[in-house]
Parts: sequence; C-alpha cells; structure tokens
Amino acid sequence: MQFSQDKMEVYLLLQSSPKPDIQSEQFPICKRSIQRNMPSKYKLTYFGLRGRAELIRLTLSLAGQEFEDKRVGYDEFVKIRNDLPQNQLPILEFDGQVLCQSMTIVRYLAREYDLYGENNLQSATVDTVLDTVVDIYSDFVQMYYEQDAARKEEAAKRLNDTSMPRYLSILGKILRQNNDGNGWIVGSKITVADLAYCMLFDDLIGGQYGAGFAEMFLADEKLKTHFDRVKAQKQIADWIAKRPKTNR
Ligand SMILES: N[C@@H](CCC(=O)N[C@@H](CS)C(=O)NCC(=O)O)C(=O)O
Repeated sequence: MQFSQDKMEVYLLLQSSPKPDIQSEQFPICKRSIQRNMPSKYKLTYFGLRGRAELIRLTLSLAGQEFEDKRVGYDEFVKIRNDLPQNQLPILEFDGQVLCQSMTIVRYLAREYDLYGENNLQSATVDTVLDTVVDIYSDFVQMYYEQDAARKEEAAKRLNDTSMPRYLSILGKILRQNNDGNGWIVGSKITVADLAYCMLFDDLIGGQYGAGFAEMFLADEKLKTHFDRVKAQKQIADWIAKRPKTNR
C-alpha cells in the first residue's frame, strides 16, 4: 500500500497504542488529516487569466495551500479538452481526483479549510454571495463578448445604469448585516464570500468591464474598507504581489 507522508503519519498514529480517539477534539490533527485526506499538492489548470480561476487561487492562497498554477494557451487547451470532465477549464487536480466547475471547487476548498462560515445559516449567506457574484460575472461576460456594437452598447448601458448600482447596493447590504459592515461577511472569520467581494472589486478597479464601476464601488466606504481588509491578509497580499499581471 502506498501512502503520502501525511497519510502515513495518520496511519502510524492509528497503529499506536493506546488507540487514539479520533472523534476527540483533543486529537484535532489526526481528525483533520483523515477528514481532509491531506493532498500533497494541488494543480489548478486554467487559461492565462484571473477569470473563473481567481477565486480558487485566492482560496488556496488564504488556506496556505501550495498549488501549481498551470496556465494554458488555447492550442494547449484544445489538446487536453477531450480529457477534461466537462471539456472546460478550470479544473483542480489532487490525489488522483479531478474537480471541475469553478464554484464547486471553491465550495469544496471552503469546506475543506473552514472558510465556509461557522454554521449552516452562515454558509447559506456565503452561498448567497457566491451566487450573486456569478450573476454579476454572467452580465459582464454577456456584455464583454457581444459582437454586435449596438447590442454591446445597450448591455453596457444597462450594466452601468441599472444592474451595477443594484448589485453594489445588494453587496453593501449583505456586508452591513454582520457587525455593521465593520468585519467579515459572516461571523467573526474570513470566508470565501469575503474573497469573492475582493475578486470582484479588483476587477471593477481594473476597469475592463466598465469605466464607472470603480467609482460606484469606492463610494461605499464600508465596501471599500472591507476590500482593504481582505487585501491586507498576508496570504492574500502575498498572492496578489506574486501573481502574473493580466488585465482580467
Ligand atoms: N460553469 C463553468 C464554466 C467554465 C467555462 O465556461 N470555462 C471556459 C473558460 S472561462 C472554457 O473552458 N471555455 C473553453 C470552451 O468552452 O471551449 C465554471 O464555472 O467552471
């Protein structure tokens, strides 16, 4: 039987005498190792963009997990496409497993590394944020890839006049529901919901989806301060400093 180093440690611990009680909080390391199956290293494959992979990268970084950040060009993607679970990227590989669907991967990692809230209700709020952010990016993508100039302009105007003000008001309200917006989105710890805000505001400031969105977001002092709070987390600051600079 082959074991990774972490699994071997757990195996040896379980062989030891007296037998450890793995349900006991006094044996947290063993418990965590078994539950998490401790992958030796993650490999994330995506295109050379922040795009749908960036929340995964932020999550792995915050969790302190080393990962291979494999970025492929379109030609390389075409070669591997038929081997991908849903013929699309991103995928996350570890221990012989392959996960696809970006938000499935984020949720998997959030559960793994305790970044999903402290109870079911908090997790539901985290999900609300993730689903809202997916809605926002769907609007961006629709506008961004629109080929017809008139329809593109119309979509940009709708985003600017209606959708973005509405979305930012929703996100501001969610933030204020906990600790009056002066801490994290749920409870007393950072979660992937906070990372999702950070990723979105980073893109708004980047300006590639619309010039006025950054001002709209920066006008909300609580959203702006929250953005700074997330970016000030050492693992996040380190990741942002070292990641490849891409325009989206
Ligand atoms: N819902 C999926 C969508 C994945 C997706 O649309 N991936 C795009 C890149 S952002 C892709 O692989 N496009 C190439 C293709 O579909 O041929 C997710 O969130 O992972």
